[in-house]
Amino acid sequence: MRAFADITEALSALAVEVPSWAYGNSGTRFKVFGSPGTPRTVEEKVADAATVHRFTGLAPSVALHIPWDLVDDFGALRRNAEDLGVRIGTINSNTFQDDDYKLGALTHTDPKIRQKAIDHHFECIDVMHATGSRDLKIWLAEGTNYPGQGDLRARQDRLHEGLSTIYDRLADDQRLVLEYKFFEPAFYHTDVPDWGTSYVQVAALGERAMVCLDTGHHAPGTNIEFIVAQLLRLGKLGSFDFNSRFYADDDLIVGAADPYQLYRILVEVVRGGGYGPGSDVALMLDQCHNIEKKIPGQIRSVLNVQEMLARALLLDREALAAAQEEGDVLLANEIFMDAFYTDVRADLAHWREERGLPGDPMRAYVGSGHQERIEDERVGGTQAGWG
Ligand code: LRH
Ligand code: MN
Ligand code: MN
Repeated sequence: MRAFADITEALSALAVEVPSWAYGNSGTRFKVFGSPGTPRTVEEKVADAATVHRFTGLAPSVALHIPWDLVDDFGALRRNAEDLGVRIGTINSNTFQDDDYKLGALTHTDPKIRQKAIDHHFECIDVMHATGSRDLKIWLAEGTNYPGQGDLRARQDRLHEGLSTIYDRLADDQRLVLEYKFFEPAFYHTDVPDWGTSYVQVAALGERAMVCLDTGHHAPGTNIEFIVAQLLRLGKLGSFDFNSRFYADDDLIVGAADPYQLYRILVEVVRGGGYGPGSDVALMLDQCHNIEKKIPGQIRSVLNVQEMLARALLLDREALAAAQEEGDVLLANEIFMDAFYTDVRADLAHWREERGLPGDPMRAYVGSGHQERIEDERVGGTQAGWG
């Protein structure tokens, strides 16, 4: 195994983008629990993201969701974020909460509805210009509930047409990332259900169109690290939405349900050049904190990514390659597991302290009184949008 001293440099490249909606109240379709201290404005969500960055040094940007995060002056929001030490990151479109989109948005049979969905994406691109964002992330809730309800193939054609129109509107330094999900809210078929469909659609657009992999969007048992390897090999992995799940799209804290899976994914990210200088894979979180406090929930999340990344970087790749070449199955597996079983927490605490950060960001946050302060100050926080 490599020594921790060998990876300290590489660790510095970690930047995890946090989602604005993680700071809002959220829940299931059964109940949304309100929690004290929840942001009342977009500015307060950005401030919470900046707090996570201040305590961890790991979260320099925050993703917005439109229209959840609509403000009058995005230039001012950008300046406000920068004053707090963070950037506005990915802009997420939303075509899943409007009655007009009940039977589809970009895939709808009615050209007027399709145009409305395209116009929404144009509005998101305007936001990107004002905020300096690079990525437009598109997740579509489109699909059908009953066999025969829609023409599966014609819907793909309409999807291509809509995505092309949106893609053509982007500036040369902007990207489109298309997120897939195997089911929900549609239950019979989904128009972008898997990485293959997302790949086919973005490959038809051009170089700046990429796939977004949300770790909660696969059938149970799917080998996600294989998808990571394949997309990196094809040069089409644009971004991650990290979270963890036990059952469906649970949006729990990344690394909470299955830290070993997160390790395996990050091993492939590092292996495939998806991490560090020269890589433009965006590592985002897409999570909700339904019952736990939100800022510490996000702090825990970015720390989990850092811990598993450290273990992935510790993997002795040369020794592993040699064992693989030799066909030594058990040795190869042992080398792979050795790095996973390494407890890096004390080394990481030291690493943080050397960089002027709290060694234990969770305890530092709890001890800072910040949570009590925002709970006193903020009354009547907003819902994350799912409501
Ligand atoms: C859909 C999704 C997508 C949305 C977000 C709120 O399940 O993962 O990324 O934008 O949740
Ligand atoms: Mn997602
Ligand atoms: Mn999701």
